[in-house]
Amino acid sequence: MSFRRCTARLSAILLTAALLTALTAVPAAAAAKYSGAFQSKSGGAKVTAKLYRSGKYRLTVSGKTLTVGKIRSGAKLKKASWKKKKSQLWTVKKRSGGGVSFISCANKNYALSVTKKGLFLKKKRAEASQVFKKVAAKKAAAGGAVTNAKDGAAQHGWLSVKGTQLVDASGRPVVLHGMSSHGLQWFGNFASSGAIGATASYGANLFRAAMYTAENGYLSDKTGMYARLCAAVDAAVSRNMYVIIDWHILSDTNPRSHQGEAKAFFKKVSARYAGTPNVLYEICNEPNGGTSWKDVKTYAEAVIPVIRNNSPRSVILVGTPTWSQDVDLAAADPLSFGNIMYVCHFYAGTHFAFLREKVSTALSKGAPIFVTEWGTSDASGNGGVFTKEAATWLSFLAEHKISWANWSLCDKSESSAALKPGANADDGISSSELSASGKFVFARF
Ligand code: IDC
Repeated sequence: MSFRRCTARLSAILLTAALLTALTAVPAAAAAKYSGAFQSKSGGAKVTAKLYRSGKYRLTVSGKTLTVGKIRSGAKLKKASWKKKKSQLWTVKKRSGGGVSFISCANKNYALSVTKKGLFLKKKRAEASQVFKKVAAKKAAAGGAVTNAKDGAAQHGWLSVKGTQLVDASGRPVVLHGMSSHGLQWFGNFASSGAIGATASYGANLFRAAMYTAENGYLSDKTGMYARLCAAVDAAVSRNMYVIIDWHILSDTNPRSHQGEAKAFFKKVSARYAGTPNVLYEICNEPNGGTSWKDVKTYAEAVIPVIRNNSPRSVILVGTPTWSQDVDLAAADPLSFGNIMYVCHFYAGTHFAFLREKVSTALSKGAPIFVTEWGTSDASGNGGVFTKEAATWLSFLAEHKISWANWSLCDKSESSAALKPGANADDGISSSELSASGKFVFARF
């Protein structure tokens, strides 16, 4: 065959292939209608489709992206983080008998197959496990859908502290309620705009982005964790929520041990969010071990001016010794800055009246308090849930108009987690996906 005929034949083949793809794949303009939750006719996990670009979809299960590994019929699909790879993209093929199939962009002869046994890649065929039907979006009325907060930053604007009370831009008392993330290094997928908007539909107007410093957090991956943190903050802002940027000191006990890193981090992040009234800064989650209030004070006096230099109006939350319980020590020797609140944390199965007394003492001395983290469990994050004790705490907080965030918005198998294992919060949170703790907390936003 001559070179010219060969090229002509080749372009004919390519043209036919292109036509075939055009026939099977859904045209780009109509493609967005395939975004949403799908289930195969063989049952199994729900798969959420999101348009990536021009007819190509990303599929997720529980917030993780379905990824093709080996191209072999029956190969198990991996659930990975989203990297915009071909192996993570799918086109949609309409089935003549109704429903659709998802065809892999890694190889168009293979389709997604979901049964009760799992998620697989299979040779393309019209079998029930490869035919998907759209499932109804999660119920809107009683909460569960994805919405913006109705009582958030657009309504209240810049916050400040008047006496011991958090107030809004008009000087009216404001109380923020919402969820804290779990560690963003582990459960960053529950800090998406969908997941945060799902808490808003139950009435939350606050989200706390917990960025661990240790335990494979920020100090091990500054670029990656900064990106995750900003994604979470942006998501909360897009949902009209207030959002706490939490420098999550924990196993690393004394915030002074990373004071330089903290200053650099807060300098960068407060420059980014300088004009954003939604953001509050929590400069040290839980000082513990031998950390004294004097240590925390020294640290706060170094870090607060860095934030104030970029964002003079932002409210700053300061953790207290003994895992943020010694608010009485802070009240006895307060910081001299304005718009500061001291942090108290409690776990309903561990901390009782003695800690409420510390809060009362602090308030009586004029120290403003913010509960940036509490759990229905015991202090390990597990055990319980202790709903009776938690209810006593929440009445106390309501009486004093104290704002709070609950630990934690994730599906980890521990009692403090608000979601049942395997829940996918991206497209809303139905009441059947809430754990015992989640049911208790979401009813009280
Ligand atoms: C817990 C998590 C748990 C994790 C552990 C260590 O629930 O899954 O293994 O941290 O990283 C805190 C901390 C908070 C803890 C929580 C429960 O701020 O990070 O989360 N807790 O132990 N203070 C008191 C309790």
